[in-house]
Amino acid sequence: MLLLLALSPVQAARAEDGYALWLRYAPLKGEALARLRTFAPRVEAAPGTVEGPMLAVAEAELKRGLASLGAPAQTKGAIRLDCPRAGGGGDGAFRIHADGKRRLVIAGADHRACLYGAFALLRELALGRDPLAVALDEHPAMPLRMLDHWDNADGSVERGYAGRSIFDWWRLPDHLDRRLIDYARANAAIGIDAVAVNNVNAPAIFLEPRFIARLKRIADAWRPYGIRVFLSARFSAPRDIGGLATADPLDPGVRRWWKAKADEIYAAIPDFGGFLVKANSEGQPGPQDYGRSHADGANMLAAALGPRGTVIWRAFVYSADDDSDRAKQAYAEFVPLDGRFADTVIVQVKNGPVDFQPREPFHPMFGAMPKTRLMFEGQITKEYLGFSTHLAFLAPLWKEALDAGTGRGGTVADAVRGGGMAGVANIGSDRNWTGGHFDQANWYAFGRLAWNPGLTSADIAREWAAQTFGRDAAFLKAVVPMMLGSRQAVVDYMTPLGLAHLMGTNHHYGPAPWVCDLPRPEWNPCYYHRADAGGIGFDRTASGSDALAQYVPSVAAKWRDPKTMDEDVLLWFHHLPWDWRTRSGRSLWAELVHRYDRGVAAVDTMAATWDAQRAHVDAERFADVAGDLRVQQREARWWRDASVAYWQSVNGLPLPEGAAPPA
Ligand code: GCW
Repeated sequence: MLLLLALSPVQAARAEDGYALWLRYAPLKGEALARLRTFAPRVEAAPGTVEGPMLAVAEAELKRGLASLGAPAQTKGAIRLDCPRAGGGGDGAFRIHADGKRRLVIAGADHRACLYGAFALLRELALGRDPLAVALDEHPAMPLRMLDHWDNADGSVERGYAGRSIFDWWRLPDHLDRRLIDYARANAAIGIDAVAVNNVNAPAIFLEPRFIARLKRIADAWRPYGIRVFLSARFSAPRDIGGLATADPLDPGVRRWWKAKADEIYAAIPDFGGFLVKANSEGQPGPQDYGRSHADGANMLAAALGPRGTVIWRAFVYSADDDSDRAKQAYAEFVPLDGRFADTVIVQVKNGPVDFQPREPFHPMFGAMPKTRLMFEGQITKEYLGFSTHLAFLAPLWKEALDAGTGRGGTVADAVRGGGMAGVANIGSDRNWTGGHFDQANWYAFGRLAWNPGLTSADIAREWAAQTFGRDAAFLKAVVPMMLGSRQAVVDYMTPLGLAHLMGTNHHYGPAPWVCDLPRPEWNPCYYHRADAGGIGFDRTASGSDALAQYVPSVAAKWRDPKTMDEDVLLWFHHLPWDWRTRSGRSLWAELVHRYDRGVAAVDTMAATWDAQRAHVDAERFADVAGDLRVQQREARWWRDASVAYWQSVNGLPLPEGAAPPA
């Protein structure tokens, strides 16, 4: 008896451990339930429909979701799937409309359309919408909506904060974990259609036959969910595992090796997506090792894949022998190559010019390579934003970049419409997939934005919170604004006013602005803040590194004058004296401290907001989030107090009047 009592809390935790993600389909109540009961649909294929595994998934998901939402067993109405062509070769555009009083139709060119339409309809229903009033006409904004896993062969995950990798390479291909199916379901529900399964810091082992067999098992399992697999490929593989003396991309033997490797992969996986490559960055091999360009390297791989697949070539080049401003490297290396990449090459550009900081201006490469397909790379895993412990909803971060006008006739989102968006996954084998429950929202938001970058952060937060936690209006009214302000809170207590990269070197968790003695200049936080007795900030104007000149004049003009510019990126572009007058009327020093305090206060408010939601959330997830928020409250103070104390040691200034005393 005692033993049973002791076990029961653990068992209870299983019910609400967050495993179901946004596919909970919690039973509807009240009017929404009554409407679903009146509609009482069965799921049917339009007459003459060709069967296929993807359509079967659409049907099964609809049935499962409807039952879970509370649809009755006896049927009066119908949801008709009208997607004539089998397979998922189309882009997945779908329409949903009522056809008469009792029938709802999901229509599109092929089974992929019905797959996405089914999940879209379930989302609408889960939000409590009247089924017969659902009218959608959607198509994806870009072809590749991708997750990049930085998962290693040994099961560890680079920058992963949610447990071990979900890929169990030891048991594959014989055993396929059920989790990989739920993963595919969750992705299909938000339109993700491509996954790179291994870290961009890639060993060549993933290209060996034994790994290709394992990858095939995964590809077969994910195909009905519309997901194509990609591999991160090590550029030196012909030498590492091919027995060749060189990996020079212009060497005929090397080219033959890659072609044969591609053929071998396609024989196993006919719809293999292609290669993702990190070359000549942070010590990874690449074409420059042989005096060749990024275009030479990428085009060689593109020739090996042919029209069957895509080469995604990363622009994150961080070289050990370039001592200019690190923010300038990618643009400097890639923009001169515009027009030299093959059509099946996509260059993948991080949202900002340095490295996934809590805030950066958008990357100047967006819009600057009109003859090259570009992809947007965001980091879903929160390497620089408090790992999976601090709550930070990242849709506003990505939207800031996506919505930015490049000054070259469109936004950043427009610049990647021919390529896509890739998010560095935050997924691991934790019961709730992502470590923090609210980190699920970042996975969700990334997929939704890749499908439609025009969605607002507020819409995405509302959808996610309603599906994941509950539809109660009072809950959403409190939690959605909490999510929307959370990333700015992190910016404020970590890197206010455009500061960046002040985290501890290597691990990137916690403050270390004082570190200045590491051998490479840009390994040191002091390289980024440049604080001294006279002032603080990185001069990227013409008097400094002139990184500003990588933006078109109309954009650069917005950031040139520290008096009129958006102060959120002030110290990214300017080095200013501590007594500089900011727009608030406060001195730069007082404004900086004000923002640290504001960040700490915002986290306190978040914790109080969450505390008031006890009645709306299951006890387990409520307690998990509350616990993480306590950590965040403590660590926001750590960030503020350590940073302010360090700045004081440099500028000798007292705490501004009204500043909160250290915790
Ligand atoms: O953000 C940095 C990370 C590295 C990562 C690199 C990259 C995969 O600190 O861990 O390596 O970026 O994007 O290649």
